[in-house]
Amino acid sequence: MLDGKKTLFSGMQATGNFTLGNYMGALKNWITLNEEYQCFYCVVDLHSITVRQDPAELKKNARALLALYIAAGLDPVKNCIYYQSHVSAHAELSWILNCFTYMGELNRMTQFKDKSAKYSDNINAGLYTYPVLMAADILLFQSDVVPVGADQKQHLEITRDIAERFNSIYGDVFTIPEPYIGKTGAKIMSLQDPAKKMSKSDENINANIYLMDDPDTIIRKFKRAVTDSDNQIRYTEDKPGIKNLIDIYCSATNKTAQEAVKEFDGKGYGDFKLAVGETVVSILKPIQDRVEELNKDKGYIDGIIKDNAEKANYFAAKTLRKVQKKIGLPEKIR
Ligand code: ATP
Ligand code: LTN
Repeated sequence: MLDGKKTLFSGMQATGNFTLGNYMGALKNWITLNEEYQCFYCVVDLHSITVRQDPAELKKNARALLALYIAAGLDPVKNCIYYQSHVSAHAELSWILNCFTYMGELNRMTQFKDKSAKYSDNINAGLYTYPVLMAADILLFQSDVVPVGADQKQHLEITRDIAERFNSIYGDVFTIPEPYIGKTGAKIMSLQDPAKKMSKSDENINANIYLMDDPDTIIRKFKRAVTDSDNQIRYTEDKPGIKNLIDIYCSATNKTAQEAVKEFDGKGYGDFKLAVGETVVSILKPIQDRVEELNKDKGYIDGIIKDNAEKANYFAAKTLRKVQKKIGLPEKIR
């Protein structure tokens, strides 16, 4: 509890081109939460380096993500939007929590298994302990809720396990966080292979809708989306391509799957794909315009980066000090 409100924390990696999956599974759900919670939204640049990054690209992507948070509707005065690397307590708490995490737990993480298969020439220790840094992010702010896409549920579970283990040894130090997974859009699938999640690191650009794609590109990608050939719009597991398009449509319009199916009753895939494409264009266009405006205002973004890092540091330092004291690290002499 901070300032009388429950606390919420989430973050995204500053890697690559942000996709419709990132927006619908995460960002979109964040916008109104500051009414109920004290919100922290982090650009997790330290997590990004678990995969090799070009330094100039990383810097550019991190800033682009921060601007995207604001463009998507997060008010940077009401929400604390900051870079993870500007708050050193993340890395410090992560080290401590490493000593309370078992290798057996980390071995079970599906994201680690997927990423180590994908980046087999760089299976570094950071990739392995990635969930511990994520636990540190969340626990530093005594977060009550963590809004994420369905793929992050396992990381939330390990965070809770680490926190409970720590608390059982040292008393009530950490708040045990709950995941918050949106009703629609929690798992947007690839447009080229609906068995796989849409992922910004997918090499096939037609598999993804990027948030900065222009309208023609968006429409074209939806037209090419892989579906079955029976031309019937039904929401069922055995039609994963169509089901995914219905999920996207529902997330964009806040309609239910039944409403969407009814709306397109008697229509073919061509009409449906076009309608989904046009709806997505209409939600992304205002965000893209705002990103362009923000990119022109360097001073404004710099101000947010500075002020919010200070605010985040203040709260993070409190938890870190408490943890250091509990485990017996000597206090600093001032
Ligand atoms: P990468 O493919 O590089 O691992 P990613 O696209 O999965 O990246 P992240 O930065 O790991 O993106 O995730 C940011 C947020 O977006 C997380 O909350 C995650 O759950 C959500 N997210 C990512 N992809 C999807 C998706 N396809 N559907 C719904 N939510 C998603
Ligand atoms: N692993 C997350 C990004 C992330 C995160 C967090 C999300 C890092 N730290 C803390 C929520 C809370 C992902 O989206 N891939």
